[in-house]
Amino acid sequence: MMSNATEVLLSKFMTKLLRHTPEQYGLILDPEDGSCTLDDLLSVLVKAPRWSGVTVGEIQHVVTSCEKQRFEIEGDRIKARYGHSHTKITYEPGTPPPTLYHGTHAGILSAILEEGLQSMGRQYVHLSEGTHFASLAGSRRGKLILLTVDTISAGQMGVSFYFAGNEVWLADSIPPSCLNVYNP
Ligand code: HQG
Repeated sequence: MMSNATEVLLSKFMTKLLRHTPEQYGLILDPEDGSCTLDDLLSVLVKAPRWSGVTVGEIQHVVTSCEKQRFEIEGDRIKARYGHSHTKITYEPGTPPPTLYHGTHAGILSAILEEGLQSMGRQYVHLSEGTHFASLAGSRRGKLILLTVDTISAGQMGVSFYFAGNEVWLADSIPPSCLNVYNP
């Protein structure tokens, strides 16, 4: 059984492989959904000295125990559900609830209210149906600010929304007029 700290380290490495720099490790992800087989992931992981003894069971445990449900296993394949910075993953457009949330921090609030939400270093802007996921995201870098996104206005302005599973929605960008600071 892995310790929590080891699990976090493995999760971080899996994030790197499945979201950011797979090619650096010789891992080939499906260009459509960003998935690979568990076997392929395992064979890349075990080449790193730190993870030479890792098992599929331990990978599965990282996937199921993650509060944010970062990864998804379907059959013999695994993928990161969101967060990618490498080649653009395709999602089906969908209709989100009228309000979604984005968590950010106080230092960049004025820039966001002026320019809207941009995807910055990732492929998409990350939004959520509830405040919990957004709060986890926004409290990573400073004083948490929660924004509401009016998805109906955004839709009327041509924004498409994509469901990434487990309450997470993605969009290319959100115009400033669709944003409000959330004060519960
Ligand atoms: C901000 C993590 C200036 C945006 C998290 C955010 C999430 C702007 C930062 C997931 C801006 C980008 C995604 C603008 C947006 N001017 N700053 N116009 N528009 N920003 O990490 O949403 O643990 O790429 O507010 O918890 O923070 O990795 O996006 O602060 O769930 O699974 O630019 O990744 O999940 O930062 O995080 P990020 P995010 P994991």
